[in-house]
Parts: sequence; structure tokens; C-alpha cells
Amino acid sequence: MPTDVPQLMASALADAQKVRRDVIPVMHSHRILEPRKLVQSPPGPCSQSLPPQIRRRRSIPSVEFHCPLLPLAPFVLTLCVLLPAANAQDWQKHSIDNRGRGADGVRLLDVNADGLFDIACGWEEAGETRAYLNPGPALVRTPWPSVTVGKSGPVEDAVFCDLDGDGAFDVISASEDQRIRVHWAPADASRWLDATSWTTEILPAATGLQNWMFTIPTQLDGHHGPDLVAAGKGPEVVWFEAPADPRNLAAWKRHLISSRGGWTMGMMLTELSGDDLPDLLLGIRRTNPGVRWFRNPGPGADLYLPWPETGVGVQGQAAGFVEVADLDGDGLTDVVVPMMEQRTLQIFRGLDRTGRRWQTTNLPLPTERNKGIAIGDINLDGQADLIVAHELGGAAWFSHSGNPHSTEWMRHPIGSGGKLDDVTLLDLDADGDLDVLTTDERGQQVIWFENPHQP
Ligand SMILES: [Ca+2]
Ligand SMILES: [Ca+2]
Ligand SMILES: [Ca+2]
Ligand SMILES: [Ca+2]
Repeated sequence: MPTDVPQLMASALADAQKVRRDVIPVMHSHRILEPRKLVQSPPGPCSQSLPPQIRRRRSIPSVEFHCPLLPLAPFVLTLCVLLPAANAQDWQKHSIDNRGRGADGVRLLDVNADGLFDIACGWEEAGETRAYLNPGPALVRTPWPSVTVGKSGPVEDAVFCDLDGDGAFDVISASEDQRIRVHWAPADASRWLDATSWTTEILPAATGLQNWMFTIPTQLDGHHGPDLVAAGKGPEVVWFEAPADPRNLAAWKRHLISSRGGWTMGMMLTELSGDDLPDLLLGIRRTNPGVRWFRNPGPGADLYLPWPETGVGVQGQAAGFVEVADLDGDGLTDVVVPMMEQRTLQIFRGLDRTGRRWQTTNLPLPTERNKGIAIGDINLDGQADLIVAHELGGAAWFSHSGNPHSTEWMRHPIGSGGKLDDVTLLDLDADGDLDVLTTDERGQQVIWFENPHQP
């Protein structure tokens, strides 16, 4: 019987993957995904590749999920609304991994089917990529069991996906040495936390084109295994088509989405054009800066054509990460983007289902270099709140007083210092409120802030 945490995790992982392989190979994807995202991304071993967005979106209108007292009476709702705003010192900071330098953003997926999101993280200065198994609420404040899955150069992004469909979740890293790497997980689940059992290979079709910032694994063409959408610090936005044998990385083919990319800060697949095909939304910092989306031209042969571009708001302004939600509950997607070189957070209200008409609100912020964004109900009042991470330190969340498309948002600091990346909201300690997961490249590295708004 295993006695320590890594052994327990490995044992649980082995059990979970045995179940997956023997009985229901892809059931874990469906269990975690919200139906809305399943529509956007066909089911497959990587279709839960956007868990932060799934979770955030799920969290917005679901008042009973975030405010358990709500069903009791409007009186209780009033109490929730009147709860005092939390102070920065109320948000306790915890470190998941403080060994090394340069933790640069997290991507989540439940890789061992225990219902808890696990983490992939690229360490840019250390030149390696690590994966973490969520130890559950009781141990979540201590360092998490982890494995270095491989060397990955000056890595900007790492994401889980079972790329070869063997039941073990692999990791794909995007790096500023003009390479995309696949870190193949051991098929033997009991060795998942053993670094020597992972192997790293380079995706030839990506090499030398430009520095890479992100990949999104997704089943794009409906053939073979999951494909990879990728963007970087250059004009090429592309997707890589998986061959019949995904392990044969030399056989992956590159297809152009657009030559109007740039220094990509934010990137997500989300349906914006009203045809149920996932479109690509980008926030670009330099080289063609701005917020824009590219319409998925598929299905069938049209998928291989360039994707038509639509600007969101005024172009030419340096954008940070991007996030979408139906902020006002009118059934239309809204887009929220922190601005890198302006003292604003831009809120774009979707005005129809074409993705072409947007109403812009510029929410004033204290400084420039606004970077990370997440949406969720932080204070459990049933209304969507925003959280913005600052590149030069600190994060704050914002609550509105009824109209999210006004500038009447109240700012609440969470912490200061460090160099933060994007932020992700999830209830890590299982106390009913959304905590804040992020990385601090210059501080305690992979960190989370504990939401003090306990129900
Ligand atoms: Ca898990
Ligand atoms: Ca695999
Ligand atoms: Ca709220
Ligand atoms: Ca919590």
C-alpha cells in the first residue's frame, strides 16, 4: 500500500488509466466538459483543452453553485451582496512549486480522472516543462507532486493532450527557440511521475518558422487524432494536422490560418460567427497589434483555406490575454481584454451573432502592462466579476453594480509584486469559492491565492 503522496497519486493515476483503457477510453473528456464547449470542439482525447475557459464560463450565471445560501430566500441573496469587499491581505498566497526560475503560465486538465484539474507549466528560464498532479483540497496548500517532463528551451506555454491516444496524457510545449516539442508520457501510468520515463521530440513542421507562444490541441479536421493550433511572436498563425500515426512527428502537416498574427499574448478557440465551428480569437501585443478573430472556414476542404479576419474594437493597440463570457446574460458572447500599453481594460459587448459588431467600454485601470484576465463570480453574489493580473506585479478583481458595460466597476486588490502571467479561477480548496491560480516568474513561481469569500 503506498504511503507517501507521490505514490498515492501514481497509484490513483494507474487505477484511473486502467479504467479508461479497459472500459471507457474517452469518458473522462465528457465528464469534465460543459456541453457548450463540446459543441465548439468535437469530443476527443484533448477536447477538454480549455478547462479554464470552461470553468469560468460555467461559473458565471450559476448562482446556486457559487452561493449555496441563495436558494433559501432573496433575503439571503441580499446578505451575499452586502458582504464587505475583501482586502488584499485577506487573500493568502500559496506556492505549488518554488523550485527553479521562470514559471510562465499554467494550463489545466484532469489527467488522472480524479475530478481535480492538474497543471502543465513551462519554466522559461529553467528551460524545462513540468506537470503537477492536484493532491486534493486537504493537501492543496503544500507543494504538489510533480514531474519534469522534458527540456523545452525558453518555453512560453505547455499544455496537456493525449496526442497519440494511448490513454496517457502527453504535454506539448511552445518555445521561443522556434520549436514546438511533444513530451510523450509513459504508457505505464505507474511511471507518470518518473521523469526518466518521459521522452521529448520536436515537431519538424514548426521548427524555424518563428518563436512559438501557444498551442491549442483540438480535433479540428475530424480525422485521426487531435490537431494543434499554434501562434507565436511572428505573423504566422497556423494549425498542424495530425497524421494517421501521431507518433510520427515528421508526418504532421502545417496549414496557414493567417499571416496577420504577431506577438501573441492571448489565444483561444471559441465560437463567434454563429456556425458552431470554433473560431480563433487572438490578443496581439506587437506586430499587427490588436484584438481580432479568425473565422473557421470549415468543414471539409474549406478548412484548408486561410481563415477570414475580423477586428474587435480599435486595431493597433497592444492587447494582453483574451477571455470571453456572456457578461450580461443576453445570450451573446462578450470579449474582455486587458491592455498592455494603455491604462484600460477593454470590454467588448457582442451585439449580434455575426461577431462583427461590438460595443467597446474602456474600464480605467491605475497603470499600463495589464496582462492576465479571468471571469467568474469571485464574491458569490451571482454576478460575473473580472480579475486582472498585472505584468509587473499584483492582481485585482473587479465587481460591477448591475451593468457590466459601464465603467462602474469597483477595484479590489489581491496581491502585489512579482511578474504575473495569465490567471485562472477554480475552487482549489473546495470551500465553495473560486481561488486564483497563476504564476509569478520572479517570486514563488506557481502560486495560488485563496479566496477569502467563504460562503
Ligand atoms: Ca486530476
Ligand atoms: Ca499519450
Ligand atoms: Ca460577483
Ligand atoms: Ca476556494
